Amino acid sequence: MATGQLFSKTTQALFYNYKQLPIQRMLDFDFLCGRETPSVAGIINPGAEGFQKLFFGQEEIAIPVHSTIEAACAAHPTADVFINFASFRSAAASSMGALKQPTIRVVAIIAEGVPESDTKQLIAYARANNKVVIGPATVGGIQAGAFKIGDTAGTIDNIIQCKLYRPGSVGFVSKSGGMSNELYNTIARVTNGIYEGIAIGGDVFPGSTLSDHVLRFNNIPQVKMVVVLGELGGRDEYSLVEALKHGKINKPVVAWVSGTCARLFKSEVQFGHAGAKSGGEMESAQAKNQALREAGAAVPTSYEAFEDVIKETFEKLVEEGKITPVKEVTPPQIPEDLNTAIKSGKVRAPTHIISTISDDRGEEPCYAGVPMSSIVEQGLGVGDVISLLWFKRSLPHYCSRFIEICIMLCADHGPCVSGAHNTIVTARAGKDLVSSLVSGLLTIGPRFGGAIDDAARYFKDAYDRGLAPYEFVESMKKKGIRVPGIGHRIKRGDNRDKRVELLQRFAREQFPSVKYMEYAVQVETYTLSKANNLVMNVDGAIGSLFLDLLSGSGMFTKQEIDEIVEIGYLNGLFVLARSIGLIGHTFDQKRLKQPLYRHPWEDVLYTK
Ligand code: Q5B
Repeated sequence: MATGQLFSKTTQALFYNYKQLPIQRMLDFDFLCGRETPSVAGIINPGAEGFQKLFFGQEEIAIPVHSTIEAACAAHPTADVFINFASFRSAAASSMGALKQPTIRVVAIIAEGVPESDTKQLIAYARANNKVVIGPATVGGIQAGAFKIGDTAGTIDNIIQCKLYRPGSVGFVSKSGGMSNELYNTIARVTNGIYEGIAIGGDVFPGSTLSDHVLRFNNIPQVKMVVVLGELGGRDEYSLVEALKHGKINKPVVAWVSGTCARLFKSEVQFGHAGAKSGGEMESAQAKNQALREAGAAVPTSYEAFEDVIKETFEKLVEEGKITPVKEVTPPQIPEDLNTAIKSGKVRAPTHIISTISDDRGEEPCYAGVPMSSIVEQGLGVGDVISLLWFKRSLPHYCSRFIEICIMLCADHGPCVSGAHNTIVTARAGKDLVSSLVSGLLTIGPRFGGAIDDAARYFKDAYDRGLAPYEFVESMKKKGIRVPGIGHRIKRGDNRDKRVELLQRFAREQFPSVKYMEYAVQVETYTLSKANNLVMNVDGAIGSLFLDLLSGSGMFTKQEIDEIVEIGYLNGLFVLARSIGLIGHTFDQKRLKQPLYRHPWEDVLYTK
């Protein structure tokens, strides 16, 4: 393993697999330490490319995303740490991929459960190529005030409390990531803090060992003492014992091997880590503590006394003048995320959208407060859903049934009408469903299908003002406005629109009042007396009948009816209904593999 410093204040990493939180925690740590460059140079997200927006202090930055390790290393040749957040299934392959890159020097593998045979290959490759592996099954490591791997040291509050934003004099290495948080705290309480802390991970075969890191700390001048937290199981601690015995470590080492309680169990016990199981006597915490003690490490009699021994060792170094006081700095405040601040009630922020018809935040979506399951359980239909989402209330059954009949009757009217024609031409031009649908929908307007709202407006105004039908029609003529809802290209007085008849029959049987419809019929009688094509069309029938629905159902105030007519809800019925037909025409053309449409010359009058 390489000796000396692993990281510095300019170290940059490549982060494998996009994990927003640990990356943001690294960047927050950078800001706390006053780093000038973010410690994450790039993200590798297999199959994806682009940028991810994250915060560096108050500023938003865009971190490049690469689809391969090779591309990331080529783009960021100075990033020499590879932080691998791959799952245990792919961690070994991606770690080997990273180790093979000439620019990568340190690989941290977070995943638990990496097959031991794979880890052994990684270790062998790293040793042969003078590279460092931290993990698997690790939280990572930290160089105080300089660089942090992923989630190491937990929250920003903990990092501040443990003074990890500036370097101290203690080199710390442990197996456990969780316990390293505990020890960062202890060490901050009784010494001037951590210089570097590494969690090697709890696997039986860690990529780098306790002694690897202690020997490295021994070569770092800023590290004045070393704290080691081992655990029962395995023999890793004995290589540290050997190093101590052979005088390879000349800095004070305070050590504790946890798991002394294993003897209280009658049979072999396995603690949280794969490697932490009580095996033979040599692997017991007691034996390892004794061996470390005999080799010269300061070993307390219990974990509770660990803090005191660390304190004594540190104070002795201070007395001997080997540690000079650390210059205290006040770290900058990390801006709190808006969501966190809102949750804690510290700030309030104006919303940008207001919505009153649906809510998907709970267990199930609600339409106007009615949960989806209740809609299904009650056997409600699309008319009821329209009632809830458009009118924000449950309407009586005859109303929702009327809405459904409108939808069914207007769903299609053959391939020759404006909308279907446009959709067919678009589909035949090779366009997709949405384009074909939309090109048809765009024809809906005052002449084609979109006269329902105007029909309702004019009929309501004329009826409410008490205009006789002939007065209404003649006044419209004077203004040069065609009566909306009257007239059809193919329907005539002697060939009435069946849809109009069906709607009127339903309303006469079901509606409490059909006064607006009867008024529209009188208008039609008058217009038919002028010309045979001036029949009531489907728009006129729906427009007048919806006025009856609104006013006769007792579910709407006068003000609400005026608003519905004024805003213009009713063309929505035609738009919704005809979408069904237009989608059908799109599929039809595609199914029939129809070629590009070209209008025949013969059908065009070319004139000057
Ligand atoms: N004249 C619909 O016109 C149409 C008059 C009128 C007074 C009128 C026309 C119109 C109002 C808008 C309306 C919805 C353009 C129609 C629909 C859905 C559809 C479609 C489908 C489906 C038809 C001949 C003479 C002229 C005009 C006069 C015509 N309409 N006068 N009030 N409303 N209606 N749209 O046949 O003296 O000769 O100059 O604008 O309600 O879109 O199936 O096809 O489901 O897809 O082209 O049903 O009525 O008649 O323009 O040649 O006019 O009648 O002023 O008089 P036409 P034009 P004059 S339903």
